[in-house]
Formats: sequence, structure tokens, C-alpha cells
Amino acid sequence: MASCSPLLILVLCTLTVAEAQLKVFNMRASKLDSGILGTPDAYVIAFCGSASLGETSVRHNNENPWWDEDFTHFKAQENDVMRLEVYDQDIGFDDLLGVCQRQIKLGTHKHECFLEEGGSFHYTYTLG
Ligand SMILES: [Ca+2]
Repeated sequence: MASCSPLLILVLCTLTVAEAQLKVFNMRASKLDSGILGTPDAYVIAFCGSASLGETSVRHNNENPWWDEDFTHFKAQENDVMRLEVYDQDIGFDDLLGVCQRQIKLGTHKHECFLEEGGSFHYTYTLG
């Protein structure tokens, strides 16, 4: 029986570390604008690559909401595109307030992103 060559072991190790855990946390928004229809009822939907990571709860009537939920993805890879979409819940259609998108890098990173409809979204993520 052939034993595992060092090269094979190296390849297996490389494949194993290629997938990393992504965690998104400390999500908050400031100065959200939902137009003339009062204060926004905001929530966040997250994606990483083609995977959907779920959504937060809705923070009602709050233009400076924060969320204590985290998003976790166990099969993330460096340079995957992470997308965070901020919505305002409404009767009928929910309005998209803005999208924050970036290629994820190893380590812990804190970001602020400006939303198309006004205000900004803040979050931290760790990939590793
Ligand atoms: Ca609303």
C-alpha cells in the first residue's frame, strides 16, 4: 500500500485551509432615510458568494438601528464577495435602502458604507 506522500499531505492541507469561517457582527446603521413615509423599519439580508446567510430582525421606527444578530458562514473563502442589503420593511414592497458589497479578506475588518437612499451602514467581519 502506498503511503501518503508529503506532497499529497500538503495538497490536502491547502484544500482544508482554503475554506474559512466568516462572521459578520456589530451591525448598525445611522441616519437612515425612508423618504416621506416616516422613520424606517430596517433589516439586513446577507450573502457570501452564492450562499444566503439569512436576515436580521426588523428594527421598527428607528433611523439609527443596531442589530445584535451575527451572520456566520462556514464555507467562506478569501476573495468571496460578501453582500449586505439594507431594507426598509413596508406594507407590500420592502424598499431597498442600499447595498454594501466587498471582497472579504482574512482577519478582522471594520467598515462603513454609504447607502444609496441616505445614511450609512456599519459592520465588522472576521474571516479565519
Ligand atoms: Ca417602513
